[in-house]
Amino acid sequence: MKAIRAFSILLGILMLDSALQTVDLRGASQDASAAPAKTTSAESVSPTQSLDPSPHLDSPRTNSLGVVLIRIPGHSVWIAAHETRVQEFTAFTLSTGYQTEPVRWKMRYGGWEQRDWRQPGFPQTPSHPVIFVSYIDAEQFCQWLTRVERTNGLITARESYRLPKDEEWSLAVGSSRYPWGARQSIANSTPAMASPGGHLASDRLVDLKAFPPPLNAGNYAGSEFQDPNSSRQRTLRDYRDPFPQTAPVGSFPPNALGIFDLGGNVAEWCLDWYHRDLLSPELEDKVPFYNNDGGGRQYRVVRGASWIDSHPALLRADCRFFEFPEQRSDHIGFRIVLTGQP
Ligand SMILES: [Ca+2]
Repeated sequence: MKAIRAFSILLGILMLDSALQTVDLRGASQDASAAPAKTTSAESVSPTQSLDPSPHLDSPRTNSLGVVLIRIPGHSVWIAAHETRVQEFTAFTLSTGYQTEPVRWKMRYGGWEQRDWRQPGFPQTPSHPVIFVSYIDAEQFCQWLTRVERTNGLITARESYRLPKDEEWSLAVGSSRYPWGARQSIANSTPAMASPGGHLASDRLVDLKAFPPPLNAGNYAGSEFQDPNSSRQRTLRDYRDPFPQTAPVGSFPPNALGIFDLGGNVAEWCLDWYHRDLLSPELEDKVPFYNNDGGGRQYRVVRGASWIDSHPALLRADCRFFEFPEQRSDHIGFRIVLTGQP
């Protein structure tokens, strides 16, 4: 299956840690059969952080869906301060009747169940990031929002919404090796060491001084991690956050630009086809599986580790994931950008 193939590539990336080679971290597959829509129950956890961006930057703008947009310095690109929420995707589907295809999802204790963005297998509130959305679903969302806001005179005909380019995502996350922002100190961090159930941080692709991540670094697979669907069990040693699955957007401190959850929570679709030229020479040399780009027109770029990720190398800010554009998964969502001249 396509998904299994793509995830096999990801597992190849994890050859940094030989123990990981036997672990199916992201086993999932799709089929095209229909599944009934169902609203999920609400989770009791509330966001702990305001979505207000840093006050010292350019004034943000807020769009018709209440999405705060932050200007990327030096560019006419405004990037969403947070990942697209269930509530925004709900507005899209109610307005258009758009339906995503359900996913046939492998269960932890055997068997398969249907999953989709409204029935992801764990609680999601309207403030959680939408998941089980493909690149194509995200693209459709952007096109709809562009049409609606142009019709209502909220943006000009020269402005449009789309997914962020890989380069734009890089500018948003900044130049540090890991995405946890400038508001966190890593002075007291200690090196991660090998331990049962914990990831090794033994490769020089990993900055040992940065692990474990500081408190509130983001929604990663810490000791709280619970995977109700699959068999992913690896956790990040000496790290714990309040969220065993996805978190409401903005639950962790923003980075220096005022952008939330670039690292952790959900991984995010980007506009670009994945090709090997996106790699830093360091990663290209050390992780040969990154070179398998399917000819450069097979996979779309996915940036940012997610709630299921714990390997330190995957938490790097410059790590690119890649997926088939039709893939839907429990750890991939998206954020939007607004581009063009007013
Ligand atoms: Ca977590």
